Amino acid sequence: MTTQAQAAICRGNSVPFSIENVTLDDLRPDELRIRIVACGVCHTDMAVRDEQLPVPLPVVLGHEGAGIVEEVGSAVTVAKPGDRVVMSFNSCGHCPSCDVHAPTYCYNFFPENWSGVRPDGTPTMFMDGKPMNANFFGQSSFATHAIAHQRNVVKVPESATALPLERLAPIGCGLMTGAGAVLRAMKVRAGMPIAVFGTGTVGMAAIMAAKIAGANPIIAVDVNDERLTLAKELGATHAFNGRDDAFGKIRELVPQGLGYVFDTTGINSLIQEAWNLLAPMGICGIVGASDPADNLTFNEAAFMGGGRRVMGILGGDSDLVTFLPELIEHHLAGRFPFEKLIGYFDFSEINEAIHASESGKVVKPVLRISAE
Ligand code: CXF
Ligand code: ZN
Repeated sequence: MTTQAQAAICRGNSVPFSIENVTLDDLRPDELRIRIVACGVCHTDMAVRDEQLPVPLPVVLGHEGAGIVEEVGSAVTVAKPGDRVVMSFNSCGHCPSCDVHAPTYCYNFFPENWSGVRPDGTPTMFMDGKPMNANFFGQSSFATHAIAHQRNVVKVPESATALPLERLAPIGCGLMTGAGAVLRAMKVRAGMPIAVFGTGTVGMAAIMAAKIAGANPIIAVDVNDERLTLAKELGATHAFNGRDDAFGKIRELVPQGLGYVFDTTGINSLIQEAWNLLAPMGICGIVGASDPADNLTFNEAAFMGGGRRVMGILGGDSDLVTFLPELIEHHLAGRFPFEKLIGYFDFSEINEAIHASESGKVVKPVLRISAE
């Protein structure tokens, strides 16, 4: 049976998002229909709106959804009706990356997440009887209801029953990206120095994770002093303004060099300069969105001679089934206090929430879509 819902339609950057009536398709055996309680807003949603990513418009965005399962297809094993779930990106489950539990590098990432339809080309959503692009990151959660796939749904553990879903919604994107980069990809070692460039959601999550890993010092770099103050609350031992000789200050603080450079800015010149701060065996982890035309240049002798590494990292190398519950446990124990990043908005204030993110006023806006 199809389902009536309301969804925020994105028609590009010259038109505000508008909430309109849509219809969701019947479920396939491996899909779930979820009543959305809350959904985080991420810069990737805006990148699609601005046509910087190859997602067809108009489209229903939103990829940090959390909600309650209403119905499941016959083959679904991950959750049942009534369960509380969080959602993240989708993956195919049968490519060389999925085979080794590295789904962020799924060979079928585009058709699974960005094509606007299911990988088999069928729409999950209709408007006025015509297909509407949706299935964004296997969900499209800027809506009252979403169809998700069982590979991108994670049941909230019983230990987190007391945590509201509106708190957990953003865990499946920027938070896992920053934390996973530190804990899973770079495997930051206790006692080693790290510098994190950019203190948005990803950078802040990396700082909290660096504290969990026991890194020292943990240096935050940004041009926004308010963000730097928050970074210190979350675990940074030092915070330097990028407009105020941050590189010189890092050199002075850590003359032997950094064990880890973590870049969330995607700024080419910054990454190259930061790379020069690496100690032998240092790792430069890169997650920032960059200009597609940019190339990086490094000194080859220093690269090889010091065993230095440059690591592109997507989604924090996250394996959702294991890593999201792990992050929730860190949160419950007070080690991953990401609630300090969140600002809440009603669903009807979606355009205000986006503005708050873009102006830098709120690190992580979360839309409240229905009561839990
Ligand atoms: C994604 C990219 C793919 C893995 C999860 C995170 N970024 C979304 O904004
Ligand atoms: Zn995102």
